Amino acid sequence: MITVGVALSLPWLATAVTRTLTPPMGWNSYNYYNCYPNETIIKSNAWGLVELGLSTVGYNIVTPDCGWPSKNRTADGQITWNPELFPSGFPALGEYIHGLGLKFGLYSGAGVWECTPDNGEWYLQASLGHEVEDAHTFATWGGDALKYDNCWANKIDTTIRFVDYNPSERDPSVRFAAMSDALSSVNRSIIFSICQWGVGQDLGVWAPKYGNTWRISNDIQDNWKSIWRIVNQAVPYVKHTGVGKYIDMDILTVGLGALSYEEERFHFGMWAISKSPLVIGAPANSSLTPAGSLAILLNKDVVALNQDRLGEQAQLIRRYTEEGYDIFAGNISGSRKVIGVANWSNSSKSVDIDLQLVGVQKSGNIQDVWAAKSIGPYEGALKVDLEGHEAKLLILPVSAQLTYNVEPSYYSAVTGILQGDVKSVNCGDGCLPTGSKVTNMTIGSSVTFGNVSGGVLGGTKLIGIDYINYDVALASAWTNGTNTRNFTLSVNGREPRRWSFPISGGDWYETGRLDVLADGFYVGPVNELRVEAPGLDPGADLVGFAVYT
Ligand SMILES: *[C@@H]1O[C@H](CO)[C@@H](O)[C@H](O)[C@H]1NC(C)=O
Ligand SMILES: *[C@@H]1O[C@H](CO)[C@@H](O)[C@H](O)[C@H]1NC(C)=O
Ligand SMILES: *[C@@H]1O[C@H](CO)[C@@H](O)[C@H](O)[C@H]1NC(C)=O
Ligand SMILES: *[C@@H]1O[C@H](CO)[C@@H](O)[C@H](O)[C@H]1NC(C)=O
Ligand SMILES: *[C@@H]1O[C@H](CO)[C@@H](O)[C@H](O)[C@H]1NC(C)=O
Ligand SMILES: *[C@@H]1O[C@H](CO)[C@@H](O)[C@H](O)[C@H]1NC(C)=O
Ligand SMILES: CC(=O)N[C@H]1CO[C@H](CO)[C@@H](O)[C@@H]1O
Repeated sequence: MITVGVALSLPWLATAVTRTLTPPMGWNSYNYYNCYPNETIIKSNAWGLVELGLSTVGYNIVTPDCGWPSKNRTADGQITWNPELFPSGFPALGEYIHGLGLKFGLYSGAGVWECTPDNGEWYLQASLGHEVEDAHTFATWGGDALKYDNCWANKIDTTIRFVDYNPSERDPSVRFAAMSDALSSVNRSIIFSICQWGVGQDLGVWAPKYGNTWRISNDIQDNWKSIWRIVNQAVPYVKHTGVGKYIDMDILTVGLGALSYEEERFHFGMWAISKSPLVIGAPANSSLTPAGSLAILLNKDVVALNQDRLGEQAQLIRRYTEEGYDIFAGNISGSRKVIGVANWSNSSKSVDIDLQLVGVQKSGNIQDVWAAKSIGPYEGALKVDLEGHEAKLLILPVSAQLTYNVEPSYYSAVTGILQGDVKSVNCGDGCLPTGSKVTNMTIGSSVTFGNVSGGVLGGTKLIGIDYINYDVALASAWTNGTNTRNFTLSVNGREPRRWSFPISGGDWYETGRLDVLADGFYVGPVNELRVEAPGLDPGADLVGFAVYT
């Protein structure tokens, strides 16, 4: 991890807060110890990072999460630790961590109290309204990083709530900017991690200006469906991330016991290529965390993908909803691309990937990263065998890049024939390219387009579907939130095929695009395309679609 101070003069920086050029890495107490860290726990895990070789791979920020402070500030108003849990105090803890060659991460929040359980009595200090003095305190304790949470965001009144997704108190960007400014003005480099859970407007626009990383989702849980929920929520941020500004997909669950090793590799690999911080949540202790999980965390080739200097978040290139797999791709240094082939389904399958889909005409020896072997050079199509819940990571040295210069034919959603409850509405700049969309695609609704072009060849076409799905799973994330909406597409009366659309962006009116392949086109402008609610939840809103002929 390379840390830079204030010198970077990139236009998107609003404050001079410290940046890491590549995603931060470390260990955090929350996923295993919840809000019950203490001195013994933090020291033994810091020691474990070194002992197990994890620090050598790059995991170097040690953070006691919620639960560390005293209920009350000191007489002169300073935030302070709970002396029963941390008898030696935080400055001494910082010295211990620094003595191991590691960095000391702190935790607070842009609210009145910390995110500690809402049991009516356990209210611990956070930093809203105390940003300047707390930033100073954290610096004098030797803090190197700050994770800044979002609980109890309203001022103390009758409406204050533990988790308030829409606090009336102050715009989150203002609350987080206040701490970013305060950290920029102290005489110490402190990496700022925004933890605002991905709610509200335009997170991807304001967060990179103030923080090094920003959480995009509700908490991860130790289960498989959390991986699907969070990966879907990560998709639209591609346009907002880059060197020094990364999405935070939350602390890893690798080693916590719920996922199989195959699923742990999937989870770790997707976090790595999405350029999320890699923060271990399992104990850095080989009696508590299985050797198989530690080996996953220690995989240097996967960590290298995360720490690649281009800082490019891999993007969703194609989704095959009915078959249950996705193709992700991103550029990495050295004229290479990383491809993630993610099998969401729990059965093994063999898929053919047309490398032209990821802009590759020709590649040198392809590396299968988890298998640590070369699978030879390829041109054209690549056959990939996947186990259930496997995400294969492939590195391609690109020897010939493909450029599309096909002008698509574009169809605005509101020009279709609407049937059922579906309605057309204007939605302005946020749903360009058309400024309008069709919404309320409940069961029995459909939109039909006639005279769609099939070009001179017909057959299979690439269709870029512009949609809106701001169905962020927050409260529902704990039960069955998926962060997707569906609809089906059928060509010339053929069997409809279902597509699941990830979250589209930072607010209701930010368009997303999903590229899909559809078969059954005739030659010329004679095709009928029909979009229908799949009969599950309401479908995504349709803005329009491009057909590449
Ligand atoms: C690792 O965990 C075991 C089992 O809980 C414990 O006995 C041991 O003290 C821990 N090691 C360290 C270094 O804390
Ligand atoms: C500590 O703060 C609580 C409110 O959080 C208050 O009720 C209590 O009186 C304070 N205790 C001291 C010693 O100031
Ligand atoms: C920290 O928690 C562990 C596990 O609950 C306990 O064994 C230890 O005594 C505690 N240490 C302190 C300083 O509270
Ligand atoms: C800033 O910190 C450095 C060492 O960390 C110290 O030498 C310097 O005097 C400090 N500057 C101010 C203005 O406090
Ligand atoms: C890689 O870089 C090229 C050229 O800048 C760009 O067109 C492409 O979208 C990038 N991403 C992927 C996944 O190829
Ligand atoms: C996936 O399949 C394996 C092997 O059949 C099974 O043990 C596991 O429970 C399945 N996982 C899920 C989430 O269904
Ligand atoms: C076809 C298939 O198995 N689809 C599954 C893909 O993965 C998601 C998330 O795990 C499931 O919800 C689908 O059923």
